[in-house]
Parts: sequence; C-alpha cells; structure tokens
Amino acid sequence: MDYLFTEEQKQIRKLVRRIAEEKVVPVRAELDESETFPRDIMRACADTGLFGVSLPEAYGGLGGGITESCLVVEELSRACLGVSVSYAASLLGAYPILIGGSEELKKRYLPQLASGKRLAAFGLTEANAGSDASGIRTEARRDGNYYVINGTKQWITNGGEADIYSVITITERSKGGRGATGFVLEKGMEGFSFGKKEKKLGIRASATRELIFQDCRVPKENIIGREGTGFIIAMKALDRNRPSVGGQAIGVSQGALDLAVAYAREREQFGNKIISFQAVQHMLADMAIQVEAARALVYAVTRYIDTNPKDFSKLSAIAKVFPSDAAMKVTIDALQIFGGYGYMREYPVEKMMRDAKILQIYEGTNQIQRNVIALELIKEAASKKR
Ligand code: COS
Repeated sequence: MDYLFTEEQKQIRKLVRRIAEEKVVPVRAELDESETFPRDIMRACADTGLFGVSLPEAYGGLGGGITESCLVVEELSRACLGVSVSYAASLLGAYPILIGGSEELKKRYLPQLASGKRLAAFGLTEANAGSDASGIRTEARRDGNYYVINGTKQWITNGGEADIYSVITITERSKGGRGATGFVLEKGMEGFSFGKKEKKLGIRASATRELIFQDCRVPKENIIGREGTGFIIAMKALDRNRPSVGGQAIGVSQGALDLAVAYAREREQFGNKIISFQAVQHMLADMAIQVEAARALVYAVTRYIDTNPKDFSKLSAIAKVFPSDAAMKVTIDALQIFGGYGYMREYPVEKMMRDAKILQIYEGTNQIQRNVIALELIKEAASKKR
C-alpha cells in the first residue's frame, strides 16, 4: 500500500531505500559489533539533503513536514536502527530551536543542521530525571551577558558526535518545570565536555554519552525562547518527534518481517519449506497485521501534525506506543521463525530484537505515554461534560 504519498515523498523513500541497501546493510553488523558511529552514512544523508527534509525552506530546509522525516527514518530503520536514530536525534536537537528559538538563533543554527554539515543532539535526561523530566538539576545562572551552566546530562544520543546541543536547564529551581530554560551549546565551548561512550544492549552504532558542564559560559543570545519556557519547549519538541519513534518501529519491524518471510521460504524441515506450515504462516500474518496497522497509524498522525494543529500530545503518544510495542513483538517473532539460527549473531534478526527494545523506553517510556493518553482522555471527557 502506498498511503497516497506525493511524488516527492516517494522520491525521498526511494532515495533512502537505496542508501540503506547500498551503504547501511553491508556494514550494519560491523557497526553494531564495533559500536562505531556511522559517520560516512550521516555524510551520505547530508550530501543528498535528507537532514533538511522537514525543516522550513527559510532556514535551508526542503520545507516538508514530519511525514517526510518519518519516511527517511522508516527506511533507514529497516536496515539499522542504530543508524536511523543517529539521523533522528539530530532532528530532535533542531526542534527546540525551531519551536522556541529567536529568529537570530534559527538563522544561525538551522541552516547548518538542514545541510547536515553539523549534527545536533537534545539534552534533557539526567541521572535522576528520566520520566520525571521536570526534576532536572543542571543549573544555568545569569552572569552579565552570559549564563553559567553546571550539571550533567545523561544518555544523550549523538553525545560527542554532534556539534550543536539543545540543552534544558533550570534557571529558577523553586519553580520546578516552570523554572526550566533551554540553551544552544556548541561542542568545544569551554567547560563543556563528554562522558565515556555508553555500552548498550542495542542501537550500538549510535553514540550515547553524558554531557558535562563545569562553569560553562554561554552567551545570553543562545537562550531558546525566554527563561522559564524550557520545559514546555522540550515537551513540544518531544511531541513533534515521537511519531518518528513510531517510524523507527515500523522500519525495524518491516526489516524483520522481510527477513523472516525470506528465511521461511528457504528453510526446510520435515521435508517441507517451513513457510508451508500453518503455525509459521499465522505468525507471519500476525507480524504483517502489526506492521501495517502501525504504518497506517504513524502516517495518519504525521499528516495531521503537518497541518499544524494546536495540540497533538495524545496522538503523538499513540503513534509512539503502538508501533514500538508492535516492533518488540514482531522482532521477537522474527527471531523465533529463524529458530536457533536467529539466536546467532551471524544473522541480523537478533540485532533487530536488541535494537527494538529501546523504542519502548526512549523519548518517554511507553508507561509515561499511556499516562499522557489517559490524562487527555480525562480532560476531553471533563470538557464535554461542561
Ligand atoms: N506540550 C505543551 N505543554 C506541556 C506538555 C506538552 N506536551 N506537557 C506538559 N506541558 C505543560 C503543562 O501544561 C504544564 O503547564 P502549566 O505549568 O502551565 O500548568 C507544565 O508543562 C507541566 O506539566 P505537567 O504538570 O504535566 O508536568 P509533569 O512534571 O507532571 O510531567 C510528563 C509530565 C510526565 C508528561 C513529562 O515529564 C514527560 O513527558 N516525561 C517524559 C520525558 C521524556 O520523554 N524523556 C525522554 C527524554 S528524550 S530521550
């Protein structure tokens, strides 16, 4: 099903599929094994304009919406989730600037990010502030024309590899989330360093590091929006990006399903190809149902968001939860169809299963997403009553 994509969107999908097949599939096992950041693949994405697909033309982008970036993410994820998240994390890092930045900040940073010459990252999470995002402790204190930042961000995707960081700090502790403020920081600023590269279960091609700020002085012009708006800007950035986690999920699910079908057509047991067994057919059918339902959901939601509605938190959460839960199930079942071979690292399905797990955790756990959805349901019901 082609989901009535425009010619331009189909061209994007075709281009990314080619990059994925030619540049990602041949190296994905090696990138995973050696935990190597996919710099060359990011360069190929940059050279073909893919970092700009969902950024406005006024800032050097191609003017598309999140439907376009989701297409990129889906196709890259079909080959390797570690690669696709490296791409997607740069967009997430751009969103706070796009959503809340001054015109000057947008002009300074977005064209560099749209060209892919420089990568971005988003710094919100801390050791003691994951789901409870308003509990962050990294502090920014005004000092003349500068803010002085102290604290540590944890598990930051693209940490150390990106050049531009949208970081959420606290400027007024007594106000909690209402005292949070975002800043753009650049790699190389004095007092800004990185922790060691984390060793992960999956998405091992991606880089995950701490961001460490020790009296890091940032010019006041690098503030994103105004003091006190950081939490809401972060929430809006996540709302915008969560369907892209859905896109990652449909990509990895489709990749696993394709491999499972191909394997089941080849593998013989009891004198027959295993695809002739109804038990296997039903597993494949259930996988296909999940993948297609997730895809229909994700692109319905991205199209809606691309019409610039006011509030889409609930839909965005739904477009993250369903596909990511589905991806976990689909990749586990794909491995099951491969049997003992699936458990071996020579075959790509065990990597897909390891990779898929993070989709239920990052950018807001699926439990937190269910809270968001339920709270919206309660609000909607209350407003209908009035
Ligand atoms: N868009 C706009 N505003 C939002 C918002 C959203 N999606 N979500 C919350 N807000 C606003 C609220 O309206 C509230 O505003 P007021 O102070 O004017 O009332 C303010 O932000 C605080 O909201 P709330 O009280 O709901 O905040 P909580 O501290 O209870 O946290 C959750 C809410 C749990 C939803 C939030 O902390 C969250 O999303 N956690 C997950 C974080 C995450 O995704 N981490 C991954 C990091 S990147 S890998």
